[in-house]
Amino acid sequence: LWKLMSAYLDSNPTCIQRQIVNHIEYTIARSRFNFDIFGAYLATSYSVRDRLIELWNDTQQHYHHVYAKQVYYFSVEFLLGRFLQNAILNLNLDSNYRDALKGLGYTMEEIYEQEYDPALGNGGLGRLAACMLDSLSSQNYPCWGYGLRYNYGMFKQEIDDDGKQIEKVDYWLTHGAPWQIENMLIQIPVHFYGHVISIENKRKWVSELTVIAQANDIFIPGYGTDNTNTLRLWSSKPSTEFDLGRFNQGDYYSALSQKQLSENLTSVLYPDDSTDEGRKLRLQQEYFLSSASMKDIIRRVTKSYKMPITDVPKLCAIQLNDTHPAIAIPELMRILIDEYDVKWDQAWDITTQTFAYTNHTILPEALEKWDIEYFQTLFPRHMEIIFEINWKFLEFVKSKFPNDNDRYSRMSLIEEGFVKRVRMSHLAIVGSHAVNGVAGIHTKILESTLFKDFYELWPEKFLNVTNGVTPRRWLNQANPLLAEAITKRLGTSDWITNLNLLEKLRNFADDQEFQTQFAQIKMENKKRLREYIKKTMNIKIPINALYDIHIKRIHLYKRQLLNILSVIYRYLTITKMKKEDREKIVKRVVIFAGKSAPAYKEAKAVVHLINRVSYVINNDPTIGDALKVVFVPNYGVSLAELLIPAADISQQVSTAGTEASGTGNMKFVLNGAPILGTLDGANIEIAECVGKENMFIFGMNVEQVNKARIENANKGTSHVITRELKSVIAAIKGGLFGNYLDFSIIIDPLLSSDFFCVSNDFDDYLKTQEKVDQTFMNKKKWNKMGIMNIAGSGFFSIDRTINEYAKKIWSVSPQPLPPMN
Ligand code: 26R
Repeated sequence: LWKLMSAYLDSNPTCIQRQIVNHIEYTIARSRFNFDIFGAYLATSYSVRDRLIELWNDTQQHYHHVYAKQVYYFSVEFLLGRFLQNAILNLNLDSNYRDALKGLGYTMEEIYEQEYDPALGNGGLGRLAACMLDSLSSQNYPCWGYGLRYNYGMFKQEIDDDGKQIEKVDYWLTHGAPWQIENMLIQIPVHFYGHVISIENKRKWVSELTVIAQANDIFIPGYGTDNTNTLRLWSSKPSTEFDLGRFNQGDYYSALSQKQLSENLTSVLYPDDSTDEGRKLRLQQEYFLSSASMKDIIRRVTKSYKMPITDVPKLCAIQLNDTHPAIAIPELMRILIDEYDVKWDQAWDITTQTFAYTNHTILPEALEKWDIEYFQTLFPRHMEIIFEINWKFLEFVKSKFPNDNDRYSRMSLIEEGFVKRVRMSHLAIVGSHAVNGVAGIHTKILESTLFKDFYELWPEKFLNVTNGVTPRRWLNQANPLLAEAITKRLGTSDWITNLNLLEKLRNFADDQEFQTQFAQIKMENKKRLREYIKKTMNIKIPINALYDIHIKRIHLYKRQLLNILSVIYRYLTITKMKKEDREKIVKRVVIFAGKSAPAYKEAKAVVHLINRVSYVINNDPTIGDALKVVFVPNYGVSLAELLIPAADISQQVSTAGTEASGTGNMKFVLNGAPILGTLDGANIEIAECVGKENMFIFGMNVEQVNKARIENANKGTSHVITRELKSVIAAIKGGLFGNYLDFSIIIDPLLSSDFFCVSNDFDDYLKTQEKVDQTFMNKKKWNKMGIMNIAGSGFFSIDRTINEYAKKIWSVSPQPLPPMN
């Protein structure tokens, strides 16, 4: 009856209005006769949240009732993007809310625009976590996301007058956070420092600092289902008890300042760079997340489900999103052994059956290693447990590979050397029953190089699960015109939850009418983007140009440098052309967006160079509309939703063997923008699905890169630089874009070791760019390519990804709420 009643309320615009107005008055305490648009947005959000709370309660009760095995996704980043539109679309409330808000004098779009996009992640890894939650809910899998509720998200990026990146703090909570519910019943103590004592043959950790983990819950709706799961984000609070030992009795102020430190624990998200600054706090954050989540899970198993702790692997599958939460492994061991008296061997079985680990990068600077001394100080008992794990593990390796000392030191959880360090990836592999890479080529590289020794020991532990993206946000929400056109062509909107249905679009790839429609939609999306660029940056870009988009974190391996160097080459070529020839070429708008880590000098120089090139080209009257370069500041999820549907081409040009998978590449394909890219990461699988003829592939493959790197290093300054690249470097050196010293840090290496092989791939890149222009002139061919991209994108649905994890790693099945009776 209750459900029938809420269904009635949902479908009635005056009821929705009433709920909104009630929230205006009783939740945000404004007058119902006098509220602004931000108030309307907040109240709308609260009214949607009310529905989520109902669904969430039903869902949790159901899971409990059937003793469902649950997935626990541990991640230091969840890059959710804006929430309201996604919730309304998932709950199928769009038209009702549209009507209700219209009655109050607002459009849906302007309400959506009010929401601040929280940036609680760096990039790919964080956004993948968010796509996974959407899929887990949409497919009715019982799950929890566990993460951290940072006060400061990723910095806000501004570009100064000189073209350099400036970082501004992002105190996102001041913009209101209607989606989080601070659950005061869930406060979990997490301990730090101290020492270990022995009592009655048992080890016991006596800690010196306790910090409270406060649960902040966000309810994750699924598309077209009532199942609603939880993302639980921990924030730190000082505990009210004064810890013994660390402070002199009566030393009130020093004790207080220690308390204040604990409040800062979840203050800030760390950028993905390798600088040491502030990294110590990061290890504390990682433990804070791992320990609080582990204790919360054990409470659920033993207190809520009332099951023995030995049932943890039957009821829980914990996925580690990279090694960041890998300290959860010794934490579970500690709880089992020290607090529940489980024997080592059984505790180890429970632990390894519970955990699985996903690797997301092979870049050596991103592999976590922690100094033993620091580790020991913070977590003395965990250090003991890690030594014990390591000792037993190495004994096992010795039995399998006798007399192989090199192997033992390569595989040890402890890196020997001047400072000894804990290798978090080794801990994660040894403590898990499954280890996966995120694209075919990436997993192969893990097996054949980075984790070769482990693969030889346990080949059955390794598997590939290629990433995916959610079609809900990345097509249905971001590109409503295209979504509608697809639904019309297929005669169903089922593709939203069954993306393989897009295959049928192949039948319409040559259809004149569908091609025209596809082109028109692209045009509309380009207009939307053009307006944004005009409004926010005051740059005028032509509409009848090829929109070439390169958006992702700025990193040397992602080679935004290769792109901007080719833009300079294009510019130099155009300036040399006769006026009448200039008018014949394909107009290009080259768009970049992305953040550089604050301390990553080379990446910052790349941002600087792009902006200087953009100033020079955009202000050169002889160029006119033939070429425009735009660096859109402050890239994030919301900007991606605007940019991706407007792309004619996407750039995925990392040096082969460096990009684990990429997920931006998939979003462009889904929106009908072919890839200009290398045979790297998931590009390779995309080529298999959409066909090489529907992409622009260039450059060396991994084997060639490996050879070229050695040659580059050996030849040093004498390795081959083409005439074209020489002319570009000469222009930069000549000061065309300002002081060369600003860019020498990224340009000089091109003439010596050139680790990312920009010089090696430059020639093929230029030729392929030429091919892009040629193809763009043939409208029929171009539109067909776009449609073939959409049609081939089904495999890259996150739903396929999740089903693979569920089957091959988690052994969980969907638990849909029973239909209403
Ligand atoms: C430890 C710290 C220095 C750190 C390094 C790197 C923290 C975070 C990162 C981010 C990495 C792990 C990341 O985002 N990797 C990306 O994961 C995506 C999802 O699997 C891939 O698509 C993408 O190729 C990969 O770079």
